Amino acid sequence: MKARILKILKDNMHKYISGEQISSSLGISRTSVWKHISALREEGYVIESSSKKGYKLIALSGSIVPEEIRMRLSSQFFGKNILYYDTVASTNTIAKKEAAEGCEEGTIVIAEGQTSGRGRLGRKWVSPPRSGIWMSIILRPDILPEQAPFMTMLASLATVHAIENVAGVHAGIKWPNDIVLESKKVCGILTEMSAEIGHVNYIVVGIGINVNINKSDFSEEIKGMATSLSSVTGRDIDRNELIVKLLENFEQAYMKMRDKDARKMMINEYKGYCVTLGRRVKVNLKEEVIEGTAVDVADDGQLVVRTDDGIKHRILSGEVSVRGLYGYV
Ligand code: BT5
Repeated sequence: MKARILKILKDNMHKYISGEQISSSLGISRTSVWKHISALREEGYVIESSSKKGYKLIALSGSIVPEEIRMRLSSQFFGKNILYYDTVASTNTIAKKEAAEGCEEGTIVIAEGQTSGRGRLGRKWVSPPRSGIWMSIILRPDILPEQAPFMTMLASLATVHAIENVAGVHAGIKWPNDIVLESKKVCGILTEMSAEIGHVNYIVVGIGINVNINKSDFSEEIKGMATSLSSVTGRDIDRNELIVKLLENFEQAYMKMRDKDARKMMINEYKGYCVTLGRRVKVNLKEEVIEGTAVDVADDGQLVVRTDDGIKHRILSGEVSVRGLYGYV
C-alpha cells in the first residue's frame, strides 16, 4: 500500500494531492494514508502537508527502499525476495546463512552499511552507510563448481550495463572482479560458493558499488585507488534504480547462460569491457610472481598471460595488478 501511495505522490510530484483523493482511490481510510505518509517520511522522502491542500512530494528519498525496488522490478525471480537491513557485518555472510537454510533462488540481501564488508582473500571492503550498494544475490545454478567464476563475469557485465543505463558512463572491467571508472575502482565483486565435488549447492554473488560518495570521504587506505559514480558524473545517482537495472540485467544473462551461443557472446562482450587485456600485468601466484601481457580471457573465465619468453599461463584467480591502474606503474 505504501508503494501505491508513493506512486500517486510521484505521479503528482511537486503538486498537492488531497488525503481524500488518495484514500478514495485506494479504498483506505485517511488515517491509514497519514500513517503510510509518516513511514515514507521516515525513509527520507520529503513530503509537505497542508490541512487544506493535502500532501505534496518535494524530494525523493536517498534511501534504498525495498518496496520501490519491488514495484519497479520486472524480473522473474531475481529480487522477488528482498532482505533489507540498516547495518550488518557483511551481506555475503547473511546471504550464505540464508542460502544454507534453503531460501529461494534470487533472494537478495541489501544493507545501508556494513561494519565488516569483505573483499577476496580476507581483505576488507569499505562500506560507508547510505552511500553505496552493498548487496548479495543467492543463486543455485546447475553448473559445475569450476564454472563458478562465470557468475562473476555475468555479475560484472550486468553491473557495467546498469552503470551505463543509470549513470550514463562507460565503465571497464579489471579481470576478474573489479569495475573501473577513470582508472579507479568503483565496484568490487565477491563470489562465494558452497559445493561438493561435481555439484554446486549455492553461490552468493556479493556486489559493492560506490555510488554517492565524495572523493574526499574515502578513507586514507583507499583514497588513491577508489572512485564513486557521483564523483565521476557530478550528480547523485538513484540507488534503487541502479539495483533494479542490475538485477534485471543479471537475471537476463543468467537465464541465457545455458545456451552455448549466448555464452560465447557474453564472453566476447566481457572481453570488450576488459581493461586488463592488452596491458602489462603482474600476477601474484601462490609461489611466484610473473610479469607479462594479458592476451585473452578463456571461455572458462581464466586470464591468459603471455610472459616475455612467449609462454602462455592460464590464471584461474589471484592478484593481478594492471600497469597504469590503481597507481601500479
Ligand atoms: C573485492 O575484493 O573487490 C570484492 C568486494 C565485494 C564487496 C561486496 S559488498 C556486498 C558483499 N558483502 C561483502 O561483505 N562483500 C560483498 P578485492 O578484489 O579483494 O578488493 C579488496 C580491495 O579493494 C581492498 O583491499 C581495498 O584495497 C579496496 N577497497 C576496499 N573498499 C573499497 C571501496 N569501497 N572502493 C574501492 N576499493 C575498495
